[in-house]
Amino acid sequence: MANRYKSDLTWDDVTPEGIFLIRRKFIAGAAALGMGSIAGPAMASKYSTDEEPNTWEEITSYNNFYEFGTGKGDPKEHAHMLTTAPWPIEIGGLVEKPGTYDFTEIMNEMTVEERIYRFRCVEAWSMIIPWNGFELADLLNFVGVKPEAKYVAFETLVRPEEMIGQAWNTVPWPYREGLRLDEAMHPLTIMATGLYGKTIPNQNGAPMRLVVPWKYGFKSIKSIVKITLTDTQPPNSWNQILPNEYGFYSNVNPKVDHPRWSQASERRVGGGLFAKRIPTLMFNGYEDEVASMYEGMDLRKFY
Ligand SMILES: Nc1nc2c(c(=O)[nH]1)N[C@H]1C(S)=C(S)[C@@H](COP(=O)(O)O)O[C@H]1N2
Ligand SMILES: [Mo]
Repeated sequence: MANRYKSDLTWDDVTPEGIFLIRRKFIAGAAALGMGSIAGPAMASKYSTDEEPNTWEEITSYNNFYEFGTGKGDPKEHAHMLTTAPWPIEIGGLVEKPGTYDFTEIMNEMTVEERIYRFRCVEAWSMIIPWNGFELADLLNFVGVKPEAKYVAFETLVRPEEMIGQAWNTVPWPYREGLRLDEAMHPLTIMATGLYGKTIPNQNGAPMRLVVPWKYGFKSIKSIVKITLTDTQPPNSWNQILPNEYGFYSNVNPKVDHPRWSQASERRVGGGLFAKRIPTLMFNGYEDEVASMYEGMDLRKFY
């Protein structure tokens, strides 16, 4: 794949987990020596957390992807049936250059970097995930956003022959999501195309899925085939299914409980059966970066 990284080194030089571990040790060493910047993929993004990431195994075997079934193990078991090349993505609505772009074409234009993000599902489990991806803003700027645009709508593939969970009406297919334009343009918002420096596995949303780390996981729509710039708030699947339980904004907020469970704390996947729950952070710990976008909104309210 023609990924361009922000350096000449590529992940292919070493096994991904290998370079990842080397990088972490190197950063620790550099910090101890008081060194400032580190070049290449060894450099942690300023947006990355330094928390210990979950393992590849955890991230790729405990998933929500209803297109492949509702069980946490279903996506890993069934997602191999999905063919991801070619992967045309229709980009339209209020954009200067509407059209159908293949995923490989988009990748030739984008700069991929690593982002280690906290990921918090509305079901109150969480992980630390080392994504590779590009900023959604770069893609939106590439197609040119018209001044009237206020929102971005996303849709996942519908292909029941390869997505066996689509035989059931658990979701009115396609799975849909949306963001306000400022949220979509925020530098924390990425299109993830990799994990641990490897191509993203199908069960995690290949070839390209959204990651919005300050929102509940269901906003981070997988295997995207359609992006539409609009001037009205687009529908989102979980809000359509259970409007009293899931909103449009769905920002992580420990003070607003789900009607059926508390959102004050979370279970970190991989922590073991008897691990203590950890407190959930406002905006999942990204408050400094994103809170200003919600000035004037009553954050104790369900949105
Ligand atoms: N198309 C699609 N995208 C989806 C989902 C889904 O069922 N279908 N589940 C969402 C939910 S609820 C979560 S928590 C995350 C899970 O991402 P992960 O399996 O990569 O951890 O994907 C989100 N994106
Ligand atoms: Mo979720």
